[in-house]
Amino acid sequence: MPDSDTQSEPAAGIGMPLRRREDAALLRGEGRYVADIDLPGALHLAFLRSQLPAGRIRGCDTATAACAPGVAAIFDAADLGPLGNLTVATPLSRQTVPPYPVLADGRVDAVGQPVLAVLADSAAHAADAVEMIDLDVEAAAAGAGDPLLAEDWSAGDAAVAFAAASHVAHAEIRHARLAPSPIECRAIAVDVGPEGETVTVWLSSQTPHRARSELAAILGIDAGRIRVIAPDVGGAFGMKASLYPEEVVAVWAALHLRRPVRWTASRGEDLLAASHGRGLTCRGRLAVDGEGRFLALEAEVEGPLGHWLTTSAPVPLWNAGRILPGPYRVPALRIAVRGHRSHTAPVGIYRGAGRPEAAMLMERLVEAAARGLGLDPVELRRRNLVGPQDMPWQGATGTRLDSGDYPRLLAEADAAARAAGLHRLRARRRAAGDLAGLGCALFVEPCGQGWESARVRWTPNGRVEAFLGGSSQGHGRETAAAQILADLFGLPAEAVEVRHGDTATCPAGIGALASRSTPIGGSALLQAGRQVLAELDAGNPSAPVEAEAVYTAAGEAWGSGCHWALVTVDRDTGAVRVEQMICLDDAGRIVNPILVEGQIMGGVAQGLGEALLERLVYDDAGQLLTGSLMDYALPRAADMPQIRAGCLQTPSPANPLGAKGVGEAGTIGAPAAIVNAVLDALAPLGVRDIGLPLRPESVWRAIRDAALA
Ligand code: SMO
Repeated sequence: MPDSDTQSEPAAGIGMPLRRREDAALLRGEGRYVADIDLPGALHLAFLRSQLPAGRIRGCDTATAACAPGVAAIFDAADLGPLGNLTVATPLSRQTVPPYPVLADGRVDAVGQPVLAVLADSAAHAADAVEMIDLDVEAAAAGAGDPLLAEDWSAGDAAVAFAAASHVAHAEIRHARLAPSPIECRAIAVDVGPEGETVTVWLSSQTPHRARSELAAILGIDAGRIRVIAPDVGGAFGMKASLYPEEVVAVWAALHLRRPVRWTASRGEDLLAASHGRGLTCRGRLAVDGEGRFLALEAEVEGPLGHWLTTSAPVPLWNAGRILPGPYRVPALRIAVRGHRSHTAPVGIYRGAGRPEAAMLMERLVEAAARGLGLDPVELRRRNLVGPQDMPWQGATGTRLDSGDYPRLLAEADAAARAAGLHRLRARRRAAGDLAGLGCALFVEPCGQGWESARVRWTPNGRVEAFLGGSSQGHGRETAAAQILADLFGLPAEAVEVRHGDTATCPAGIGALASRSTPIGGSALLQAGRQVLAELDAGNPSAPVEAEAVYTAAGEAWGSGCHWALVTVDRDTGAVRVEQMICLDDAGRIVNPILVEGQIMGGVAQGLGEALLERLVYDDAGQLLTGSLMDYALPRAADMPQIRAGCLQTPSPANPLGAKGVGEAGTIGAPAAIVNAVLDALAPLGVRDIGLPLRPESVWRAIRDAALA
């Protein structure tokens, strides 16, 4: 695998393969998650949830439950009184935001929606009491979902281009709904100050500062009364970037009762009522001329959003639309995105958040066009790439690709795939009569916009403390932050202490999402560190020196990647086996190659699940059929292929670190590469399309239908 580096020799610290300092404690079971927070005398919350996707609440009888053992209180929407709405991000030009239902008020709009909150002295007592409540709901027709979000982009004359095209490729991709599935489910623990004036909220969150300001706004109280702490977080993947109704109820109840309150979601509650990912339908047409040059792209992206919008709900639609056409030059395009309300759990960001959908559509279209033209798909890609000399590249959807060398990325990934013998292996498998295929996906990965902050404190004993505005969801922030400062101060990494995830002690931040922690948060840290260093250079201080910096990114840093997958398909069962993957990623300047490799591997695991296994299913009556991990298939270790991960490093000019995000790379490249590989394997049988995920049954049916056709 080539590991090329356009940088000069990296300084000590940045670029070194340090082992994660977080791991020893986590592996020994010494992690401290929300459920580990000791809160003597805490009341446990449980929720009575709607069993219908739509209906009018006629009444409810809580008399038996109220007298059940250990029950302290039962609350409904009327008890909570009027509450504020959640803030929803507004990247799209047309947005309608429905009310934020903390507890259902008069009507229910989805199965799993919280209707009543029960507080008891133990989780078991609370759950038992929920079972004793008689809720009377008159079922209503769920109806077609109102349009909520829309955006259109256009450039050039697509109609003329399609009329002039030598070939037009088509693709329609229905992404399954996915459950982000962090190991740790949602969890909250709330302690109340002596006079009931203040609350300390331990929250499994990737956005603790935002949770604090949202809690204040929704509850109508001063943010100064709230401290949010994100302790160890056992994964989040976008699912913990928004504040949930259950969490608002927990804080409200603690303030109201002046008692500590806690709630830990079960896996079933997360599958039912935490935000889902993907679920979009993407249709596209790509017009190509006789020389294989892309002329025009038309795309429609639409999807259900659930019965309320999470903070980042518009982001997947926005990304899926605006990132098209990825790393390619396409002179004319017409793109429309539409999102509608649905009687389901909310659909929000999940690792990749629209990036995987954009890559899947574009890379399927490219492969289909190559097949239609009889061209090698790598060659077709090569002819249409934005080149390094074109950077920064202004896209027609408002994107600005800041840097990257896509032709080199494609060429080196192709060389790596050949060096690993993937083409030879495919030929050998095919000669033996097996169905084998090879697929490629080339993609771009914008990492967050906006700002992050950090505070750095140097002490004369030679130690440095860093306070990050961003938090960690278990992805190695402490190690990366220590390296950035060790590099700057010329200290061993052990001399740097890193703190994060506490709104009382850490400066403000947006959070650990959108592949932004290193490029933006790392740059804020670098700036704060440089300020401290400048003061140290100016004098000979005998007292601690401290500086705080807010860094606002000049623009988005765009990572990119090229992933290859070699698959075999069992023709009798339809089972797909991913044998090998090659992942070459340009993450800009790399702080720690072990963290980068870990991000790619974890992302590929989730991408493989997306391509082959995972789907949340609602039946026609609005009931979730996949309510447990017995029905929702997560990938297991044995499903994983051999992965070779390598890196290009074209530094980003968008931030002082030169870093780009890589946290989502695996989920962006792997699904498209795997699907392209399976379609390559089945092309000789005449199979052109298979619905996602590529479960054995779907693949088997596609093979049979092609044989019958
Ligand atoms: S899907 Mo990510 O946590 O922005």
